[in-house]
Amino acid sequence: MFDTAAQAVVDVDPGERSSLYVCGITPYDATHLGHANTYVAFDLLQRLWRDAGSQVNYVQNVTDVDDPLLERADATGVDWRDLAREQTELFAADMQALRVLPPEHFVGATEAIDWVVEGVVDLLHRDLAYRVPGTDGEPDGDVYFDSRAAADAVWQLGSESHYDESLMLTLSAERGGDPERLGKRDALDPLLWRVKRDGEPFWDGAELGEGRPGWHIECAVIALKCAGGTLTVQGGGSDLIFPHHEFSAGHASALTGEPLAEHFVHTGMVGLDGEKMSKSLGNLVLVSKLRAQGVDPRVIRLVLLGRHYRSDWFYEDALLDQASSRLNAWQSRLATTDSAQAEQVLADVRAALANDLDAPTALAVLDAWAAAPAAADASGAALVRDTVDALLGVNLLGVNLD
Ligand code: 5CA
Ligand code: ZN
Repeated sequence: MFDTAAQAVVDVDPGERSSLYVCGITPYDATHLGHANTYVAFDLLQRLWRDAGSQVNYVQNVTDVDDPLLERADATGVDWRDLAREQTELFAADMQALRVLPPEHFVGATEAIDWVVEGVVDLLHRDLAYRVPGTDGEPDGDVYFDSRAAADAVWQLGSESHYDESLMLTLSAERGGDPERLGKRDALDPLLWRVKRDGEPFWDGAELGEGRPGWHIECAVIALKCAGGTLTVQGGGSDLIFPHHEFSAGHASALTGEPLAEHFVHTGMVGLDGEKMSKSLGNLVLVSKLRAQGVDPRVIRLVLLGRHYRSDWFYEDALLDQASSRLNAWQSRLATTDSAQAEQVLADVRAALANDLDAPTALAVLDAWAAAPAAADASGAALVRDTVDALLGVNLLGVNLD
């Protein structure tokens, strides 16, 4: 797979036991096709690892307290906890409909506060974090990560993203950082603990004082606690390369002396009408809306599998019709498939996925099989059905083969 930190396609060996951490949703709006694309991509990875006999420990967080969630709750007059709960439930239902295998550990930021506090206190005691005095009406005591002090052989600023400083500054400002905040040792240093403000939720932070966690430390501690060691893969969309994954990796290695992950894998961005699909822009195609319109979730999944996970692409409705024809062609071909054809399909689909999760090639293998001359018997039908089901997560219903 392409590893962002290595900047190359590298061998990823899951071994007998592997661990996968994929950054979860911030639950203030429903799952859109961009989210779904990211989770379906890592679902393929989990399926491939399982097929190879690896026991996969899949961990995912839910950022169930954060600025955008609190702002949306305020703007719509709902309790932020209710908003987070409703949207997390809808997300789980969407993922189930898309046949994304659920994580082993699915952990909310609000469930991980003790782990965050323990980690931030440790970093403070080792001078890898510092308190910022209040200025511009902000209270005293927000805790920041000292990126320079934490740099060592395992992690330095840029070792995951390889971005230059000016790009880092731009992205930090766009993606939840605060490079303009006065009193920081380095403009890029990220927040670890935000002390209590009026009207904001807060938790007991022991010696940190009451407050709430920063974003990157949340994923770092959930990954460390639930995986128990270096992850095989840390994943998410390419919008998380910097600052989120850079600093999650920095926090984790500062806490343990070990790398957060062996590999960092990022999915491309799905867009609509010329822009990245995002909750803040509002240009969304929601999985739940498509389902409510009667679109078969298998068709949605096939649309997503039709693009390589690393490419950026734009959604359009015509893709649904193409995926639907594909599904029909596969289904009607099952009954005239012999075992030699089926063995070949299995081998070719496995090979495509093993090559940097090349789902479009896997779909082309099946298209070619569906277009090939019919066999005299159906001895291979069950194997093709199981291949498509287990490796691609698409259940070719409607044909009883048992
Ligand atoms: N809660 C954080 C991660 S800790 C977060 O980024 N939440 S999110 O709801 O904004 O995104 C959830 C996942 O979907 C992330 O992995 C993100 O990278 C991915 N994602 C968001 N928008 C898109 C998009 N347009 N295309 C592809 N993936 C996307
Ligand atoms: Zn994350």
